[in-house]
Amino acid sequence: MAFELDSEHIADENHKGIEALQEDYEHLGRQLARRSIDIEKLTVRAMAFRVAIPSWGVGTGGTRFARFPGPGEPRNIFEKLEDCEVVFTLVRSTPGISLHLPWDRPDSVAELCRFAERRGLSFDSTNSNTFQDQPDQKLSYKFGSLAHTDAAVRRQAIEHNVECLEIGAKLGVRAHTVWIGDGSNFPGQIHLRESLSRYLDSLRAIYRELPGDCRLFIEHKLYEPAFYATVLESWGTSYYCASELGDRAFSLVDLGHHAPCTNIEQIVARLIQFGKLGGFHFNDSMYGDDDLDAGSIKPFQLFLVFNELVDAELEGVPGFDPAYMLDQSHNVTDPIESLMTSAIEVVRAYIQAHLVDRARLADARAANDPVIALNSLKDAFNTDVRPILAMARHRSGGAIDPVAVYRSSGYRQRVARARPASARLGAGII
Ligand code: AOS
Ligand code: ZN
Ligand code: ZN
Repeated sequence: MAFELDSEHIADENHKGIEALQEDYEHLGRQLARRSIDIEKLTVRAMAFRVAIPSWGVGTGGTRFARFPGPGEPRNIFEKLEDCEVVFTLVRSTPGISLHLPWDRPDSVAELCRFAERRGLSFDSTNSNTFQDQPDQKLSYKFGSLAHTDAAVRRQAIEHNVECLEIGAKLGVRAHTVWIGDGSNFPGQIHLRESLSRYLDSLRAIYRELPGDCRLFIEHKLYEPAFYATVLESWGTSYYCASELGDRAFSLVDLGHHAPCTNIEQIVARLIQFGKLGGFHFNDSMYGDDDLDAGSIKPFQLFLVFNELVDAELEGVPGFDPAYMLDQSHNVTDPIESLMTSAIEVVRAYIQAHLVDRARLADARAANDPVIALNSLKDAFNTDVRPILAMARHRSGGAIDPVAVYRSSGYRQRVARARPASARLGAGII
C-alpha cells in the first residue's frame, strides 16, 4: 500500500493561506527593498537549499530510561522512505536521505534505488554503526571498535565500513560518515595516545577503500557512551585525523556534540579556514547531543553558524562544499513534524544569514565598533523571513503550512493502521 499526500489536498490547504502569505510577502519585499535586498533572489535561494533527512530520524527515539513508541512507526527502510517522502513533499528542501547501516541494509540495492527514485528521493550519505552489537556479529564492540585493543575487532569494524562504502557507491552517495562510541568510562581504562593511533590506523584502512567521488566524514563527540574519555572527542582531534588521512577526509560538526557554552560558529570558521569542514548534523540541545529539534533552543546560534557558512559561500572559499544533514532523536513528538520543523529552521538560518549587510559589518570591524557589528547581525537575525520560506515552499509545490497540511491529511492515522507496532526499532539514543 503506497502512502501519498494528495496534491489536491495540499493545493486546497494552500488556497486558505495564499492571500495572507501574498500580503506578508509583499510587505517584507518592500521592507527589504529599503535595505537594497531583492526578496525574489532570496526566495530563489530558499528554493535551492537542501538539507538531508536521517533515515533513523523518522522512528521514535528514546533515552536510557525508556522509549515510548508512536503510532505507525516505520518498520523497515521502505516505510522510512515513505515517511521521508512526506517531509519532502511538504517542505521541498529535503530530497536527500542519510542512510544507516546495518539498520537500513537492503536485500536489493537496485530495488531500494528504484523505490527512492520514484519518490524523488536520493541517498546523500551512508552512516556506519560500530557502536552496537548486531545479532549475527562475531566479535563484540563493548570495549570499542575502530580503536579496540584487539586487531580482530578492529578488522571487523573496518570491514563493516568498507561494506558501507560498497553499498554507498551503488546508491550514489557523496559521503560516508563514521561516528564511533570508542573511549573509556574510567580513568586508566585505555591508553589515551595509543587508542587514538589505533583509531587513525583503522580509518586509514577505510580511507584506502573510499570510492573516487565519495568523501569521508569523521564525526566527533564530547562524551557518551565513553563518559570519561572519548577517542574522537573534539574538533581539534577530528581536524588532526582528517589532515592525516588526506584530501577527501573532512570533519563533520554535529551541533549537539559540544560542551554547553562552546562557540560552535568559531569551530565552523576554523574548519572552513583549514579546508576541512565536511558537513553538519543539525539539531539542538540544552546539555548534550541531539536531544531537540534544530533551532528550538538556540536559534541565534544556528544563525551565527550560517553566518560563517554564507560568508564563506559569498567569498567563494576554494573547496567549500559542506553537506547539510539533520540528526535528531524525537522522543515526544511526531518525528515527521519535528523533521519538517527542523528543516524549515535550517533554511530560516541560511536565508537570514544572507540578509547580513556584509559591507556594513566589515566597516564596523575596521572601525572597531562592536555595537554596529553586532547590530549588523541582529538586524538580519531579527528579520522575520517566514514569508520567504513559505513562498519558496509554495512555489516548489509544497505546503505553506506543512504541519497543518500533514495533520489534516490523516497520514499518521493511516500508517498507524497499516503498520502494527513491531517489538524493537533501531532508533534509541542516537
Ligand atoms: C551519535 O551521537 C551521532 O550523532 C551519530 O551521528 C548518529 O546519531 C548516529 O550515527 C546514528 O546512528
Ligand atoms: Zn550526529
Ligand atoms: Zn549525536
